[in-house]
Amino acid sequence: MELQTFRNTVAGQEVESASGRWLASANPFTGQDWSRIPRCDSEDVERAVMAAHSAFVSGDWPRMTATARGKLLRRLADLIERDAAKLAALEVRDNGKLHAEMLGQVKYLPEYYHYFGGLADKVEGSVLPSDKPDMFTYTKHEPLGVVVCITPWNSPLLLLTWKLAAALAAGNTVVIKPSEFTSASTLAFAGLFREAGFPDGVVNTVTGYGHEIGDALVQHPKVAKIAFTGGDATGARVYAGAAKSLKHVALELGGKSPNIIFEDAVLDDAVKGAISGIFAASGQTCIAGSRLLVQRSVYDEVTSRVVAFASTARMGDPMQPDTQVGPITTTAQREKVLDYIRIARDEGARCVLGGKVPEDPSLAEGWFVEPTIFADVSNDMRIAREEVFGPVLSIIPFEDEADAIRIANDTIYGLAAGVWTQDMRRAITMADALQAGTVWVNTYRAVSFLAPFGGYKQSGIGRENGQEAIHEFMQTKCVWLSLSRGVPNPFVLR
Ligand code: TXE
Repeated sequence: MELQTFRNTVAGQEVESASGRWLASANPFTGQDWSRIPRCDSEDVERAVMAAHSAFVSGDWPRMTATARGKLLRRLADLIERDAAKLAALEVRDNGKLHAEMLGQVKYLPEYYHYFGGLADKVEGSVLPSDKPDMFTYTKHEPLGVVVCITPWNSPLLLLTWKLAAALAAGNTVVIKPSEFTSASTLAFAGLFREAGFPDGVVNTVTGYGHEIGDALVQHPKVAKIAFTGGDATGARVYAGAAKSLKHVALELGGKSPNIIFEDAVLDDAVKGAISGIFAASGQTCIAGSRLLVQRSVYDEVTSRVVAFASTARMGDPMQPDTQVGPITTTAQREKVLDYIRIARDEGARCVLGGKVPEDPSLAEGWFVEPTIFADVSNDMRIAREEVFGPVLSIIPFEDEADAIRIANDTIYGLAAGVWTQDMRRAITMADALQAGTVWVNTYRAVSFLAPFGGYKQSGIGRENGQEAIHEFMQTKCVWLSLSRGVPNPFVLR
């Protein structure tokens, strides 16, 4: 089969890698390569960063008003809406996630560009009160410069948008480095910026292996900020690399999120919440509710209901509307998931569903793992402490609120948490006590352009979405004007 070719966008032009090398990308459902992307090296990084740098310091972009930037973002939103079906299909082919999920995500993207487009000209400085009567002092908020957005394979355009919409609204220019496994949708998307009317060089892309070009990007002297979503080991490496030149860093890393069911919950809803927390997207989401904490009095009932529900989940072709569980995105990730299943068994967790590759011959070419549930998990087992990033649920019993809080917070992570209860006092007490950037009550896996998202503890640094996100891509300048003639004693601080 001839591979579909995707190229990078640099300074408004479609470009191949300087070396002329390519990288094939596979379809996780068929196991076959279907496309190729440029395999870049440090020369390509230099070209992309310098294009972004020139666009930041000269040309139309730095002269454009925030209102004009906002209009461009809104025009981009319309183009995404037009191309949503095409972009979503590219994502499914690359990452194997359900078409229904990817189409929903891509159709939702315009909201982010409308929101941040609207916000662009509402970032106000202030005139400060002064304790020095002969001074007039004001603040203004300015962009940082070149922002590098590094994105993972699970939701390529959504997680990019969480960075890009705010970064552009703030007036920065950008270099995007998508995951080597799922670059196609990002490269197709980058082609829309010219059509929307963005000046060349404002948005650039560079593709290839993280270990080949990551350090060059992260340590480039002309880069002001790295906005990263990915695994914790890579996140720590990015943080250390950026520290060498004290760059701004935002990290959105993994989680081991507790989804907590109390005995007074509406159990039908809670069971569905448990399923959506871990088996949607085959568990490949940073907010996966991979630890299901269930109050002892309803533990057996909830466990058997979750198992019964999950056992009916249909695995299959992610493009088909009746498929509920798709393949794992990469073979390496599937091996990692299967390793954790072995580890859980060795640690004494009781496998009550799945635990292997499906036997159905129609799934044999795809990288599937059965929805898997372990019961009687204790929170000190590795299966409860480390991020699996796959369809593997650990069910952990607890006694009361205090016990639930202790277990939920006993983790290095703090990205999200779910609470299922009908008691409002309990809901608010739990929301206060849980160390997580997002707490859902009687729901799970809800996100919005309006709602700040990010991690406590080792789940990350910084917030995406909501009004505060634009400030993550800006710096404050304070301007002092003297209203008096004459300079007092020049040897004394004023
Ligand atoms: O992610 P990486 P991987 C977790 C999940 C998974 C694990 C590893 O547990 O099993 O991470 O996945 C780029 N400098 N998550 O290896 O390496 C890379 O090219 C700069 C959680 O695929 O973190 C890609 O673009 N960049 C997560 C991006 O980093 C580098 C989503 C993420 O890849 C680099 C995905 C380097 N040295 C995986 N090395 C979430 N939080 O949602 C790689 N990259």
